[in-house]
Amino acid sequence: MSDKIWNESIELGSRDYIRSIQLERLKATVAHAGGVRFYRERLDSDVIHTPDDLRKLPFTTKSDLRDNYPFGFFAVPKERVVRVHASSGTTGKPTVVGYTAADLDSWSECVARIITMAGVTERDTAQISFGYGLFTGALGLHYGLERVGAAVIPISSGNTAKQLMIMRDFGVTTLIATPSYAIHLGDALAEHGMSKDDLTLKYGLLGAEGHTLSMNAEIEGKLGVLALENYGLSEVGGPGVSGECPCKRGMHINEDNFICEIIDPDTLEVLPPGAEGELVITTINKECMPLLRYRTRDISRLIPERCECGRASLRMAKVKGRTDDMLIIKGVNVYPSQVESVVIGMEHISPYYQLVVTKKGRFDNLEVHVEVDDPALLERYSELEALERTLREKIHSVLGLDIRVVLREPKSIERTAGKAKRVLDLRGNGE
Ligand code: DLL
Repeated sequence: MSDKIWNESIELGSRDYIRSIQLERLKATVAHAGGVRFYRERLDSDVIHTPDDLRKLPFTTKSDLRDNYPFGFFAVPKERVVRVHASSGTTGKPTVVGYTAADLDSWSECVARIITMAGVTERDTAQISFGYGLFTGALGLHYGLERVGAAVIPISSGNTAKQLMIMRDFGVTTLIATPSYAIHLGDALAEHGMSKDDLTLKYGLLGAEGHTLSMNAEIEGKLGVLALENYGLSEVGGPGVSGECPCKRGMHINEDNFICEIIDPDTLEVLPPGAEGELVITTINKECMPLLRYRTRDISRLIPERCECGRASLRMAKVKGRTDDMLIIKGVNVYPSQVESVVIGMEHISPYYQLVVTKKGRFDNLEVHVEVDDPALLERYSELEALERTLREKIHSVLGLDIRVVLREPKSIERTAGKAKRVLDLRGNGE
């Protein structure tokens, strides 16, 4: 059993206890959601009598939020709103989320649980390398860490040289970043005349995008940390929906704040525990913006078995990908995470990759671009060919598809301090 628990009555509470809290809060949420026109038009406020009545509620989608931009989903008067964030969406209008003072309090509690679960305490110093701003990642982790009592360094994203200098000079023990930026920081150590032994890092709390087990091992090796993952999305508040404990067997869901379901994204049918599908989240502890059955578009699975750490909470498996990121190549569903599981950790290959999609006639064509770790290799044709063949075979064994692999020179794939762009979609341009 883990000795680091932030809220014992909830985190160690029995299933019956958690279910009773969920039912009570769900009833209150549905009544409260009546303050939002979208729900008023679709809801009978006396619909919830048993937990299964959740299925009678309407779904909410990102386009519903966009249609009610900016504040149409707020259920409280403007004077009670103390914070506004917005999604990192790159196209169209952002989706907006608001918080009352009580929402900020429950948000920081959820994040504090995840941080504590990882092992971080008031003795730690945390560097937040997420971008501060409308993005929920930085301020979400910031408030949770302060609540735990850790010293927070709000460095924000970018400027790798400065990140590494501060990490070393300030005795940072905890890195808060996306997995792709964490790996970049690890690779940049040598360039800045440092090694992981110059640092005092112990924990990497990674989120805002997925990463595979092989990427996790790379990050742990390069930075000398215990790297644990956490999950969330701005629409339901930001980070703090779920996080991994050191057992690394799925992310514990803060179930007194969120009810998670898995549905078939095509039929919208609720799937049984353990089945893979689209994660749907209902917030049950939000004042400003309660969301009923929000379709996240993230593909995951719920894990009902009890975790070895002692927590009774339901867990969610690593996100396999987003329904929007799923490519259909020759009739086969392809997620970037499947390619990542092959590419990362391979000898002579750096942990940077991109799926490049083009159009060939009527069909979508996929290429996997990866970087070699040594530019000299690009001159050694027979080795290069052998490497390309091995990668191609490995990808074939995972996807069942013969995909062209392009080996590129070091540092030719774009690095980002935020979320990595794993799919380069050139289909609009034709060929
Ligand atoms: O990324 C919230 C967050 C910030 C979570 C920091 C954790 C840490 P958005 O910018 O709205 O919010 O993006 C949400 O990011 O629907 C997932 O597709 C993806 N995502 C977030 N965490 C993970 C994760 C924040 N651990 C979208 N694994 C979500 C996979 C993740 N995908």
